[in-house]
Amino acid sequence: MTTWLVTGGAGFIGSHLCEALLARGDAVRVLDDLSTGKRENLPPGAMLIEGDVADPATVRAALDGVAGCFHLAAIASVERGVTDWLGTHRANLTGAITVFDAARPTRIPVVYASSAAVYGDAATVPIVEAAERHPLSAYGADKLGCELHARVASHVHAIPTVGLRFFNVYGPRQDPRSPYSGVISIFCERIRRGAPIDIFGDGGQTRDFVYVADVVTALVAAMRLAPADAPVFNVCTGTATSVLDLAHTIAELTGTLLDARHRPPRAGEIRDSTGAPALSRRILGLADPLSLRSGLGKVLDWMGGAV
Ligand code: NAD
Ligand code: UD2
Repeated sequence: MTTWLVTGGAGFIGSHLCEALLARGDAVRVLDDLSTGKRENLPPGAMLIEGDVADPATVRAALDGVAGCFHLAAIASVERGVTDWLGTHRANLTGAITVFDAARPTRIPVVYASSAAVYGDAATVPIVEAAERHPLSAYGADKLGCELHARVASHVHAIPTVGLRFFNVYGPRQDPRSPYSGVISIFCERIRRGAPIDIFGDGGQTRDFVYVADVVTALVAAMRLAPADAPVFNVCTGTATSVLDLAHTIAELTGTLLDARHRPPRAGEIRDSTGAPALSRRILGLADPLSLRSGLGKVLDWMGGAV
């Protein structure tokens, strides 16, 4: 039986990936420190090693006998990188280097989560993979660092790596109660019960919201590549949605009146972030992504519908 290591497997995206791997009959080992992840996110059959992805001995033991590693463990928040620069750096970049280093003896493939945050404020949208990378946040800088070290892993140590630059991922199990959670989970949870939402800045900033199942499909497809040249791909839809439009769509879907308060823009906020999906669709063989309205419906269903 093929066994995979999923770091961050008790988190939002990781738990959906574990489910998909187990559903096709593979075995799954998870390395997670449960800092934002939850034991109850893990599907039955996933084996949890509770530990730190930046600890070399823990990671070496976790990698023993696996066919490949999906490296998703990170402090997945631009905001947290502002308040805890060094702490997020340790999880987000040292963690990735620890995984690459531990993969050296066996040269198992590593598919890892990068982010649209590596681009910073891109001059042209939709953003192609070859665009300049000028991250505006510690989070984005560390994700770019992951990509650079993945090149070292591939070119110097012959470890196959694929980086996936996720844009704004959403779906069931994204925790709406965390202040660091994605905007869709926060807005859905509040708007459905008529609570006010905060809009940072004028709400005209745009994002490319990609449904979690489409991200899982991309992760699994990337593991099949086993390339030698450390490629990176956008994982996105190509559709821009403003934060204000998002809020109105959720209000419409839930039949509630929108109560929005404007707040000052966030530090390091990117104005427009929409990815060009052509390369990943071609190389990873991805189908059309789920529409935002359908995905929002699934999130609202998971939350229990409008109240
Ligand atoms: P998440 O917080 O739900 O999952 C991250 C997991 O990593 C959690 O289970 C957490 O407990 C674990 N973790 C954190 N630090 C750790 C450490 N030091 N050792 C071991 N485990 C640790 O977030 P997510 O949204 O599922 O993100 C998964 C990955 O995708 C992250 O690398 C994130 O940066 C990346 N990403 C997410 C998005 C998004 O929109 N959600 C977009 C771009 C990239
Ligand atoms: C960044 C990355 C994304 C991912 C994520 C991890 C970019 C473009 N995207 O997402 O790829 O790595 O970090 O966390 O770098 N907002 C509000 N009100 C709220 C919450 C959010 O207005 O209550 C706005 C926020 O200011 C931003 C948008 O909604 O403009 C999306 O915010 P987010 O925190 O969901 O994600 P973002 O874009 O920082």
